Amino acid sequence: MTRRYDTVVRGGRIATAADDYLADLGIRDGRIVTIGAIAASQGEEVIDAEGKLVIPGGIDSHCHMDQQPIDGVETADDFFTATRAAACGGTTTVIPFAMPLPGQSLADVARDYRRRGDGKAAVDFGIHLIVIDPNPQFLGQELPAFVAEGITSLKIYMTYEGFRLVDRQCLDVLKAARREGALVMVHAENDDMIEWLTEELIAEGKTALRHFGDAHAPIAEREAASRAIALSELARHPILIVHVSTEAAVAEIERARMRGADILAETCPQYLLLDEGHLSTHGIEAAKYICSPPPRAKGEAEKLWRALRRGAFNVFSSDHSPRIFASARGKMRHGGDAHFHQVSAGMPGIECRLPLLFSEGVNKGRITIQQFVALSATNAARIYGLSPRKGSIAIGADADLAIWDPHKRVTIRHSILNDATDYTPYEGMEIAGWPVATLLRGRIVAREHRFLGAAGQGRYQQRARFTP
Ligand code: DUC
Ligand code: ZN
Ligand code: ZN
Repeated sequence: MTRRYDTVVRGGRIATAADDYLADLGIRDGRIVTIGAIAASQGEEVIDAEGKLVIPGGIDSHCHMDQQPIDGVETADDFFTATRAAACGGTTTVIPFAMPLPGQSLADVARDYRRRGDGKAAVDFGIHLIVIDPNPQFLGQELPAFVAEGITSLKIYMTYEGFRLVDRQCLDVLKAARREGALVMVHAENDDMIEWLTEELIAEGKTALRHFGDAHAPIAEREAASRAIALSELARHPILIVHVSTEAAVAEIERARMRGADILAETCPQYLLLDEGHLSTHGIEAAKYICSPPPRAKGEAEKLWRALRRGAFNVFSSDHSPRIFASARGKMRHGGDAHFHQVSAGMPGIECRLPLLFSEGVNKGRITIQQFVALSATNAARIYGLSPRKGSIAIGADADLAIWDPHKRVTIRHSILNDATDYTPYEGMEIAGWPVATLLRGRIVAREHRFLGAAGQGRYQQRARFTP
């Protein structure tokens, strides 16, 4: 007997950014072709989703993997290990960054980066470009070629010597991005403020790791966010402010929206679940929690949860920046007595991103399941040019699905995770809800923390131009 579907997902509760209903899904050639009541006999394979939630596979639109070492510190994950972990956490598409070092050609780096993904990615992937040298050749000739290849987003830094752009350069990037249809993502922290504070702290002998948070003061984020918004308004092109960590920056964003500016915003698990107390952890252990911007004062996270609930954020990404803790090529680059400004900033989070948001957001009643889906997949698909193929459960869409047991209790341990680092900032945390199966274009690629797919099965995604 010929069966109508390669796979049928039966009995699940389907949740999208708009809906929540009971239905079966029929999948053929990697796509969803039927949503309704489907007999089990119609599927070559039948997945029982009774009592489970069936939601779009997550899109992690801000994560780092296989970047070049900076000052001897490596990105612990390559495309394979990062995307294996992503799949086990319910994510089916990632958009990491091609990043040149000062003096390198971004065009060369980006071509090489795409080849690496083609060989190793275990989920589908796109690429962002990090622009550190917006010269006329790049903005005039190379950027249009990249946009034509489906690389339709750029990240710029307002901090970090060698990487940061001055305001005039930001404007040049915004103008070119507007012309070509690319989205500009902004790391908004005021570099001079951070440098000045760092020097002050060192002069006072305040070099312990907890002072990282003092150097990266909230006002440095607020000022840079406000300036980035002004530059965006002047250039008449939207920006997306990444890893927003403070209510003060949210207020700048919301004020700008009130006057009609098109400003998009992202936050990440570390700003909702960690705080400055983690940076005061005993000794070098605190290095695990150093990221930029840093976890903030106690109480700030609850304000960000409220902002998330009222719609202040468009996307929720991991900012997975994996460094090995116990390695001279990772957090220990300058040894166990390193000062706060010597520890490489970044933490892993690609696998726990969605379980953390689900457990602490949906299960605790802070956000709805529709908001969860919007923040974890649907909005990123639209903003980054992946819809309608990705980010939703709809006829014709890729069958990228995460089947969740909304009550499954998990104690987070690094030993159950699949990345290539040696720690998780969420060690020991008890949460409820985890994806028990992840499907990439109709094929099961992960089950119960175990990766079942293969390196290289992820496909490069040609993304559409950004349309405000
Ligand atoms: N910014 C990021 O977006 N990720 C890692 C470190 C940083 O500064
Ligand atoms: Zn950043
Ligand atoms: Zn990042």
